[in-house]
Amino acid sequence: RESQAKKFIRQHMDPDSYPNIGSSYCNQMMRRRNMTKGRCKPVNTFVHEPLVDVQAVCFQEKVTCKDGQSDCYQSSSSMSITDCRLTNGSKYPNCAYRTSQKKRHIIVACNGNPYVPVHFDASV
Ligand code: 139
Repeated sequence: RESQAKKFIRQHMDPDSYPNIGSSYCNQMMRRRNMTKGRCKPVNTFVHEPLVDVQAVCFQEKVTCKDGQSDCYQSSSSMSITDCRLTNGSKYPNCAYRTSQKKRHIIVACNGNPYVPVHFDASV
């Protein structure tokens, strides 16, 4: 079974494609990374920074997660990200996404040994 750490990498890491991101980025990437199987995942963020820099966020500022858990961390630097949001008219299995590039501080939940990101909470 896929580990939580590997799942985070599959769903949220894309260090190499930035800055060549076009309007069809999310339509392609959400499918390629298996987030359009069974249902269309409604919201997903890809981070365009080296994996080591995203893993280091687990040792940066501790913040409360959206669900009230205390295992979230906010990046000290702003990072290049792309938010993928399902469009209103999109109907499974035709998952259509809006692609928006941003520079934001990311908030991730971390777990395990080694202590690594397992959930993407938000960007601020
Ligand atoms: P998810 O199944 O939420 O977590 P994604 O992050 O890809 O998968 N875990 C926690 N989960 C939530 N809160 C915590 N404090 C947690 N600590 C550990 C993956 C695993 O992480 C564990 C869970 O138990 C689970 O096994 O919010 C819903 C989805 O939308 C995405 C992120 C999330 O899915 N999203 C939301 C973005 O990608 N970007 C946004 O800006 C907002």
